[in-house]
Amino acid sequence: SAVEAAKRTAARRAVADHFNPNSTHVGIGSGTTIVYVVEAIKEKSTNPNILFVPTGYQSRQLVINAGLTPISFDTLPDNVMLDVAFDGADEVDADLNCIKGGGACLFQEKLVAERAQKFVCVADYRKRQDRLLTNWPTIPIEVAPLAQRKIVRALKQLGSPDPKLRTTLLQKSGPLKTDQDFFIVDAPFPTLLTASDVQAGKGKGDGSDGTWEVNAISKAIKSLSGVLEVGIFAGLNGIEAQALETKDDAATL
Ligand code: DER
Repeated sequence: SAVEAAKRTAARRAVADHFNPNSTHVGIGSGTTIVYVVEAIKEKSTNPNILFVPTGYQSRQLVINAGLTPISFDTLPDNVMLDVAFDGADEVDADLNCIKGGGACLFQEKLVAERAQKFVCVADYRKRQDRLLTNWPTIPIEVAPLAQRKIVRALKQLGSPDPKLRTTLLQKSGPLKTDQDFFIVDAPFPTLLTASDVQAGKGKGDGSDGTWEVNAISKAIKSLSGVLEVGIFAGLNGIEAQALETKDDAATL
């Protein structure tokens, strides 16, 4: 399909541009696009000394099944930064802010992304929007089960019309549990403003007029007790995006 071709093209371009075979530590994200990233890394390097930091059980299995060497985040030596971390996203805006968490792996994804000297977001053309929450409607939030209902109430106070506990009817009835054994709440909000939107007077961006700016809503949600992590990746160090703009991009590469 055009989407799979675009994922693969974005992944191969990301690895060609940002994976150095002499790296010592590389972060590997979660989802379906990252599968093509690992495939391209395998083709480019067989250096057995590179250690790959996964972002959850799926990511860890992907690394192991590819014959790569995993190292868990909590065993990284204190002074080690990852050379690069590759990961997907659910949406990417004009400032390369990302919505992440569609795969419910956002907690470990953010730990790994922040530990990398460079974060490379690999995203097909569906993900690329001017503003976050244009195509992807909700902010994924990882919460302690005990605090889930009070956090839903607090999110409504922040202006989310209908925050929902994520359940999985297919694999298991009842709420989804993350790799940390927490719940995911998906909170819809109006399209998030960028910093330049606020400077241009498009809205206050602090919730007082119903508009939220990316960093402001992220901070407001993160400050709610019981929230472990918020699926907004904003202002990461050295973020690069191999985000394809259109289907044509995939076709021409
Ligand atoms: O959960 C996440 O943030 C993942 O990176 C994910 O949403 C991206 O998934 P995809 O590559 O399957 O679209």
